[in-house]
Amino acid sequence: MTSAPVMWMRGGTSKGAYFLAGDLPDDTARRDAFLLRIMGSPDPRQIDGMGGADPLTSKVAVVRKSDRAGVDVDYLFLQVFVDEARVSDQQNCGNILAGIGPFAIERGLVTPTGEETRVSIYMENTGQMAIATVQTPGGAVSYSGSASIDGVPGTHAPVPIEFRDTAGSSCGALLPTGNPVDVVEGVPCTLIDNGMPCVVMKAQDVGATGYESRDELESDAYAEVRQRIEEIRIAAGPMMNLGDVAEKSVPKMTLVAPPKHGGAISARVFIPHRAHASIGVLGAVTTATACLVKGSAAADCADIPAGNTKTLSVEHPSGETSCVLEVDDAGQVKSSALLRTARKLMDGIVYE
Ligand code: NQM
Repeated sequence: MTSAPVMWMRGGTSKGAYFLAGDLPDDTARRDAFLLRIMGSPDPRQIDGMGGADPLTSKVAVVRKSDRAGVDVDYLFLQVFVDEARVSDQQNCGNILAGIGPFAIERGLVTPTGEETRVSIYMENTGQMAIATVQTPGGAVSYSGSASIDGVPGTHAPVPIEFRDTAGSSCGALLPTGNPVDVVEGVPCTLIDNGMPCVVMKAQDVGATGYESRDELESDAYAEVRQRIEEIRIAAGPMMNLGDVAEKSVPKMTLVAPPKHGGAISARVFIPHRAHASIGVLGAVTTATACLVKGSAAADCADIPAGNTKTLSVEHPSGETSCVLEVDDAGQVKSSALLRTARKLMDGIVYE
């Protein structure tokens, strides 16, 4: 293969290549070699490819019509590493997910149903479902509108996304060790997975504040903090049923502190080595869920609203991400939802 049809899209606060599964090689090694070439990896600048020299802009979605009952499309997420020759299917991505509904309609996999079209999406990485609502006035996808999300300039058409049963997506259980807190490398951590495996710890316990900018977290002044966090990550991997995580992009390392801007919690996330410019979608859902776990590393610095439908605003370096969590009377999270936007950037052929 020397080329393939592709749509480049922004999904939420990420950006990447969207392919129909049939347009990529079936053989995984061949597929990954192609994806590395088109992104320009491995190279910290990705100068010989389309990637944006950032894990948040070096992402791929592979989409196919689903054979599953009641499901429109299957979505496989692939993280193309920037400075390593590696492609990983070991995590999901709720931001790239925001472009899946529009892409599926654009490519004719889903027929618009009116002003809005609900697209049911099976997330192959974790075997779970999401429902995205896409604006389709006049039978075509509309990307323009008045919705805004922090981390993306301007306003766009809203793409609300709902998740159900995301607990234990990759770790087998919401709390894979069964404990609200485990001491890992001397630091009290909540090992949790409500759609994204995360290690949640108090920022102050690893020498941070939880209010830093992305640049600060990536500066030389934070080299020791990053080293400490990586040691915790490597130790936490097997405890979370993730095995050896040395070469994986999970778990995400989440530093929390009390909210400063009226939200529920302040979070700074390493994904896992670069600091996130904002926060991942399922990372935010998992962090918000950690706030509701009694005795967790997040619970005593969180400000939790009352009621069974709780909107938890997770403050991050670019603003905030609001997660709407439905909890039952026992306080267990049953479903979550949040707002994203997406944008079609180009549709054409990409060459290896
Ligand atoms: O947590 C980045 C992103 C993500 C993942 C990452 C995401 C999610 O912002 O669902 O969206 O954590 O690697 O795209």
